[in-house]
Amino acid sequence: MTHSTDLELDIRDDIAIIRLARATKRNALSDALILALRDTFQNLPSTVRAAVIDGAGPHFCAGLDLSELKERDAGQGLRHSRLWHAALELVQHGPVPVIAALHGAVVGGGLELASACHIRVADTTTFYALPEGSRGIFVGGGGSVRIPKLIGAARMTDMMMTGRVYNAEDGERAGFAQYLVAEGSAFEKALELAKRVATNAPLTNYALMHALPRIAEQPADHGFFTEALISGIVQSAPEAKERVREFLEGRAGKVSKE
Ligand code: 1HE
Repeated sequence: MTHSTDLELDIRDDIAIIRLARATKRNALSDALILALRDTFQNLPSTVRAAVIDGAGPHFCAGLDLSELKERDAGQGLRHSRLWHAALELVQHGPVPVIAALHGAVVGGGLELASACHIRVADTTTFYALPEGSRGIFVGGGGSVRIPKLIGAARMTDMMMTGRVYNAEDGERAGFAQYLVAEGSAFEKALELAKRVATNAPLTNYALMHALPRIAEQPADHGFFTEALISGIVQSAPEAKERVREFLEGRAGKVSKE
């Protein structure tokens, strides 16, 4: 079921391309759009191995649709935030790795959405901000959990307290994006990466999405043990054995600098 025509899903072979398609409102995330994101990730066909998210028009996403904020009371605000958490949880811990193609504004809830993705590719027009600070509100889409993991709590505090905006170059250095590319080429690069990610053994991608972030949160002793468990599971798959055999028999690519 889809709740919004403002979200487009295009399946190309084993890649899902998910596009925020509300350019006239700078892809502001209405409740309908958040529900559509949740349902889209929940219902991706099992043939999909990786996804790309991008935004139509000059900006990736202007964040929460402020026209819907209106007169929510505390209980409605709580439930609204939990709805975002449920949707973005499905982006982060859903069926497949997700690569965000960023350009223009990546602000407020748009940055929260980007931070739930596994890889971020930004073009040189990208800028990052958390205008919640100056709008008298707070992040509610998981930003206070995920954004400090990318850039640290001190930078996030500064952004929200002072309204600081990071441009694409400073944003990459700070840790928002793993790739910085020429204007207009973020989608192309994200698609190229998604195709590469889709060739990994599914269990390796599963471990990267589900085990790595949890291990990183565990005390070292627990982390080492969880790592041993997941490592044993991943390497026991027939596909892992086949891939190692291919290398040993000279049939697989070497690691190279290019
Ligand atoms: C919107 C929104 C929106 C644009 N909700 N309608 N986010 C913000 O505080 C960011 C607010 N937006 C902006 O600062 C700017 O719009 C942009 C920098 C993103 C883009 O600027 P620009 O000049 O390209 O576009 P614009 O003329 O400002 O906006 C075009 C239209 O989109 C205009 O509507 P129109 O009917 O006058 O054409 C804008 O009102 C509309 N629009 N952004 C609603 N966000 C889970 S909690 C998350 C909390 C948050 O995300 S708070 C941060 C919200």
